[in-house]
Amino acid sequence: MQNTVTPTHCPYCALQCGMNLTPADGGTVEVSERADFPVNRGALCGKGRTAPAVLSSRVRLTSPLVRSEGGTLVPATWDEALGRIAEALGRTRAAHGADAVGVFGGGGLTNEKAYALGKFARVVLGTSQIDYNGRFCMSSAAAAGTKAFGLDRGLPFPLEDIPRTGCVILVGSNPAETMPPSLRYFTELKENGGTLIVIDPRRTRTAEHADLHLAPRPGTDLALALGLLHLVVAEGRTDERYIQERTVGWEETRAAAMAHWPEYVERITGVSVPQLREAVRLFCEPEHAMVLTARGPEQQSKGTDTVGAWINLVLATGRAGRPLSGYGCLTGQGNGQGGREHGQKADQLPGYRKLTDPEARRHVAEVWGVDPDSLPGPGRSAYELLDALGTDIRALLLMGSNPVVSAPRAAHIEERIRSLDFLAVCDVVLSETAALADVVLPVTQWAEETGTTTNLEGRVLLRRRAITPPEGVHSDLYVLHELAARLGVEKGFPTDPEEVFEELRRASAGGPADYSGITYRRLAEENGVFWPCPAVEPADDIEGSSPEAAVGDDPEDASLDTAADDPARDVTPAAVHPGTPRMFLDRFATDDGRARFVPVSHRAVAEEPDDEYPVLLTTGRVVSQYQSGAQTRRVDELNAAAPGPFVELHPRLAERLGAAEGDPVAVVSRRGRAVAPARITTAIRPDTVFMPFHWAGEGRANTLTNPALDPTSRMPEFKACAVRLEAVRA
Ligand SMILES: Nc1nc2c(c(=O)[nH]1)N[C@H]1C(S)=C(S)[C@@H](COP(=O)(O)OP(=O)(O)OC[C@H]3O[C@@H](n4cnc5c(=O)[nH]c(N)nc54)[C@H](O)[C@@H]3O)O[C@H]1N2
Ligand SMILES: Nc1nc2c(c(=O)[nH]1)N[C@H]1C(S)=C(S)[C@@H](COP(=O)(O)OP(=O)(O)OC[C@H]3O[C@@H](n4cnc5c(=O)[nH]c(N)nc54)[C@H](O)[C@@H]3O)O[C@H]1N2
Ligand code: SF4
Ligand SMILES: [Mo]
Repeated sequence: MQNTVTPTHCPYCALQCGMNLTPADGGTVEVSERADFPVNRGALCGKGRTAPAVLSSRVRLTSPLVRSEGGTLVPATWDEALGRIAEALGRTRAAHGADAVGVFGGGGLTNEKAYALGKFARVVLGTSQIDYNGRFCMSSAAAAGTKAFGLDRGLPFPLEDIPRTGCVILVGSNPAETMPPSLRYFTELKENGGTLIVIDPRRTRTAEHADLHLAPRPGTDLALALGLLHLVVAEGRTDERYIQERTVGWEETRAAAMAHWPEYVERITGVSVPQLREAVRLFCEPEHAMVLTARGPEQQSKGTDTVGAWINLVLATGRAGRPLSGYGCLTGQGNGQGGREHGQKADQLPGYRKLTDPEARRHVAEVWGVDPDSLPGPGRSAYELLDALGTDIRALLLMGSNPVVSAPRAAHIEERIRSLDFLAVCDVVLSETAALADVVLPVTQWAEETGTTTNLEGRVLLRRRAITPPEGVHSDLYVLHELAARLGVEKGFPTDPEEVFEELRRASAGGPADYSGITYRRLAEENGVFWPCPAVEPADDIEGSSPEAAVGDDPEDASLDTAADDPARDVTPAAVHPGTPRMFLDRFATDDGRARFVPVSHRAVAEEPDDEYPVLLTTGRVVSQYQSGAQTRRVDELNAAAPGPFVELHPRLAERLGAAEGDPVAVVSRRGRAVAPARITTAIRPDTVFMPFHWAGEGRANTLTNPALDPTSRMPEFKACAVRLEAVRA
């Protein structure tokens, strides 16, 4: 393997940029351009470029740690650490029942890990109490997409369609900072004569590229979408034929929109009527148009309805399920898409199946070799699970998240985590959450292990191992294998990722997110495959396929075989499903093939400003830090570019406060108080302040955020809570 170039993908965000890795000194790798991967065509952001720094033993964990009698974390052998975890989980289950053991996963985990973690919870622990950080990410869009289209895949079309459409509305999305190489698609759109509308309370780097920037008050996107739909109807811009042929439920939705007069919407959102009219004109005039949402409208206590309102606009204008048009959600984490499909979500089984569906339970139980009745039912959502720690849930196994920094109302959640009887964390670094654990297991990372991720386009990708992991470190799959064995389940948790993927294929077969036609070999050859990609029918059913294509002895297994070394077991090209880059072109995934309008009405944010807390806080990201910062805060170059938290505020607010640029400002909400330097800019609304959430300690934004949950998606309201500002005397 030494000195060979390994084509692979970035460890961080959902763009999953292609990169080449070459082994380098000190157990790390060198990153170089990989031009053959179409999504980023060689371009990388600073995070991807510097990712090898986290491989260094200077910053990462290389030995298991266990809590000593004296209360500190001390190095231990794997055998001791695993033994302690198995003993604690087993003891908790025996004393308090299976649901007293919780599992928390992450959207950064590969498909194989997410699948194995969900199976581990249901089969080994028998607990219903599993959820993951993706709940905090795109769950509202997923819920709305499923309601409207019968199936949710973040983008139902590849990014390459964006430059060829006529108009894109980007709602609460800042790709210039959150997915820099993707900005090219939007600038090409403009070069091709298309227009870009950005909706964000801040004039972001992305908004600077927009033909029209609308800056609504945080938490009012639902009203904004209704106002636009009102104008679409009033101006006769609906596509009546499309509505007739491809949708149901229009009348009720139309009536709801008609109640939202533009002047009323202007009062709620702060976006003027002429701006609303201009947006409608730009969106409706071209033949093709798209609406893309990200966390801005989704991370609200009405995120599902908000996304639903934007989908209604897309449907009323005849844009969904048509070439170069449609609605899409830009997912966030490296495996934000795949991580939501294979069973680490509270209500879910692999293949995007529902845990409450008897047929799904039967199918998956058969693959797992267990009795369907032994599978627990749905558990709690992420915030509710974290909130129950130390009460109903006594022990937690955590893999791929750092909730001490990233969960809403974080001081309370930190206190809940501290009150657990037992916490085990698998991580590559000693995150703020890992530092509270009773046992920490050091796991391998991206360049050291193979696995698949599914990027924001629904493209399943192969991330390849490029170097040997350091001694003392094992994979998450190894952890689950060993824990299962210690808890009495000897089989069913292989450590080889391809073996796990082969089982995932079978478990997902026939489900909404069907991966059964995807193999590691195909992924290696094809630069990714878009799901759904069902396995082909037994070959003799397929016209033109040769008899040799009927693989193996068991026709059930035939198409699932990847035995890559045996050419006789090849599937002929005619028998290979090409995957599905573009969805819904013929029909939506509902029973009757039609999309559903969902009637929605405006409602206020859960916590409106008042005399005591007169300002709205919204939160988000900066380009040089990633999420809770657990990884990127360990990279010098990134810290130099983004050294710490800040409070972005308008000069008018700063003046009232008497704060100058860089002065410490206290932001106080009903949940707590955070302090960070002022960053004064006219790019933000005067009634709103913004904080990035990448840091722990005094500047932790999530000390302030409101865990008010969306009733459907159970998404917390990260994007709007009431605060007051206080000057801090130095
Ligand atoms: N550099 C970097 N890149 C990342 C990440 C990271 O942490 N750092 N994380 C990855 C992940 S997991 C995700 S989910 C994505 C997130 O990607 P984005 O959704 O692009 O990121 P955010 O900064 O959370 O939010 C986007 C914008 O929403 C705006 N906003 C705030 N409140 C509202 C509102 O009420 N309405 C509207 N319309 N807009 C609002 C914010 O001002 C912000 O500019 O990024 C991914 N990429
Ligand atoms: N205020 C506010 N809060 C937010 C958001 C916001 O916009 N505003 N956004 C929310 C969103 S969209 C998200 S996605 C969450 C993300 O927040 P977190 O869930 O905290 O995400 P990360 O910081 O990526 O944490 C991942 C952890 O897992 C580790 N890790 C990475 N890869 C692996 C692996 O393969 N295996 C194991 N075992 N560990 C691994 C990392 O080192 C890190 O400690 O934050 C949410 N919180
Ligand atoms: S945009 Fe995302 S995937 Fe691409 S290099 Fe940056 S962090 Fe990695
Ligand atoms: Mo996310």
